Amino acid sequence: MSGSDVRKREPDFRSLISGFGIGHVGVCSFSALLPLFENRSKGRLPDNPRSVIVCALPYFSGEYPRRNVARYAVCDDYHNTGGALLGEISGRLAEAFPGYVFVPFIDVSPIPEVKAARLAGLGTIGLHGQLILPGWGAYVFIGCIVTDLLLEPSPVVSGPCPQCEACIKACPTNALTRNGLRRELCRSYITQKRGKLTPWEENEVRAGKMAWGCDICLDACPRNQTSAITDLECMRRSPLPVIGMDNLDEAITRKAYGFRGRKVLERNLQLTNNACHPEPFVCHPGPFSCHSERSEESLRAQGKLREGS
Ligand code: B12
Ligand code: SF4
Ligand code: SF4
Repeated sequence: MSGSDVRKREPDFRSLISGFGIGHVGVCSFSALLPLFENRSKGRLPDNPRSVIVCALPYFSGEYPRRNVARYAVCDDYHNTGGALLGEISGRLAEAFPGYVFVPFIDVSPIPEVKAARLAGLGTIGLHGQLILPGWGAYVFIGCIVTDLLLEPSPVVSGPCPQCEACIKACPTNALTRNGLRRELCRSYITQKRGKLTPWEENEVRAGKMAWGCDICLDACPRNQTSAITDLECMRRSPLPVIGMDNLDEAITRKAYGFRGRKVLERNLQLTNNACHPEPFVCHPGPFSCHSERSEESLRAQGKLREGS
């Protein structure tokens, strides 16, 4: 099939993917993503990769009265749910475009996914380092399908990040700077670390009151105040906003932090003494603090307040 044939058939692949409930899809060229991340998943790439189909999967499932895991970890493990969805789509694409190879990746990937989403026209990159998908904010996962089929790259969109720096100001550890993330200072990174933490790191976990991850820079972002609840059923199913020693076994088998193992989660729970983020309706310092859209009243009116836990 020639390049122009593929361009003519482009609507086919978009409608095939939207048939799986994924409405946010773009394409970028594989070569624009070099250099890749060096990890074992690189071995799964097709022999002659030419295009990358990038999908954004919204995960915001609502506000909870209490929560001690990051928003992205409330739903079932996206490596499994998102991975299964992308796997099915890849299978259907292979049937629709015989002779071509389609390989899905999500997170555990040689692809710098935020950059891929930006280059595939899905949105822009905020100063918090995350993709901002217009209308959905940054509470979206990114998954990619790498193919040897030549597809037309999507036009790049200009950005909804006004560089207000609310994310940088809200970051409690100064991990976030205008020049990027200093990951060793990031609470999200610290809660993932194995083994004994330094006294400073232990204090950060205690202060964050999160057994896993951190959302503070994302929650401070004005682009996330009006995020819609995910349209993907697999991201709304079986939410678990609070974990503790009593439900840890179940949580580890189903949730994204399971790969880190029980010891890391137990350590974090001990440090936080089973506390939860004290304020369910997050208010952070900065120019956009106390967003009215996140007040209890407003969340109820929008149907975004979830019961339970
Ligand atoms: C390692 C990792 C982490 C590490 C380190 C992150 C880091 N930035 O260094 C830690 C554990 C800290 C982390 C935390 C989080 N992560 Co993370 N993480 C990853 C992972 C596996 C690799 C990222 C990486 O190593 N980047 C390397 C650094 C150098 O890249 P960078 O700083 O982002 O800069 C790149 C781009 O921004 C780009 N870029 C910057 N500006 C511009 C401008 C233009 C025009 C272009 C073209 C490109 C460009 O160029 C840089 C080089 O590629 C990716 C999955 C993947 N395969 O990409 C997920 C991923 C980035 N993480 C994700 C998430 C959800 C999170 C958290 C929100 C989770 C949480 N709530 O705790 C936090 C957010 C913290 C933060 N503010 O960044 C999502 C982001 C989704 C989104 N909307 O963008 C990803 C894509 C996973 C996924 N599949 O959905 N993460
Ligand atoms: S995730 Fe938390 S610690 Fe990390 S950069 Fe954002 S606000 Fe700072
Ligand atoms: S808080 Fe402001 S600067 Fe940071 S990503 Fe959001 S819009 Fe951009």
